[in-house]
Amino acid sequence: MSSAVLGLGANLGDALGALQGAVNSLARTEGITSIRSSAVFATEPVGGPEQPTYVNAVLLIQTTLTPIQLLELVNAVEAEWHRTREVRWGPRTLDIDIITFDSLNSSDPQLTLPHPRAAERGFVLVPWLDVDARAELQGVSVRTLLEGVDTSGVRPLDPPMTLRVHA
Ligand code: A4P
Ligand code: MG
Repeated sequence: MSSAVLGLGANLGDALGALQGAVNSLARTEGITSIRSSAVFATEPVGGPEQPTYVNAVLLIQTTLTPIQLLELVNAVEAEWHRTREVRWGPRTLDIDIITFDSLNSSDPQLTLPHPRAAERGFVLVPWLDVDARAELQGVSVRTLLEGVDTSGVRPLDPPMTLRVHA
């Protein structure tokens, strides 16, 4: 059994519905045995063209899948939401990134682990700390990483909302 951290993001169409739908799809997958979700955060876009505000959340999962199987799964879930790839860092109906997979390190462009930009992104680190107060990335606590990150564009939804995980 492995532990993985997934980052979910969406900023087009029914963005909250896409995040909840992603959790529902993952929960139906046999190789995923447990899911915990952070609260959902509204976040200002980082990089890319001018685009709508995102919603972001982080999931902690337990899985019997291999890293590549998990990547194929998250790509399939993105495809369910008609994700298209036109502009790098452009708006998207659903993006699912693998932030960490156990403590694996990989520089493979198909699956880079940990996710190369996670350590500098408030829209990943703030939800991650929310779901796991003891989270660590390569031996550094997420709380410490956040001291060096601008989190002014990241705020909880009002009223607060957490994605539902059906057992
Ligand atoms: N890939 C490599 N490593 C991984 C990994 N750890 N997890 C490959 C997932 N995929 C990984 O991804 C391109 C390729 O990366 C995939 O084929 C996969 O094999 P993609 O999802 O098609 O492209 P992308 O998401 O546009 O690119 P990228 O580089 O992952 O973008 P980022 O860095 O994730 O940025 N602002 C806010 N507020 N909230 C956001 O969620 N997201 C982005 C995307 C930019 N700005 C944002 C947000
Ligand atoms: Mg991505």
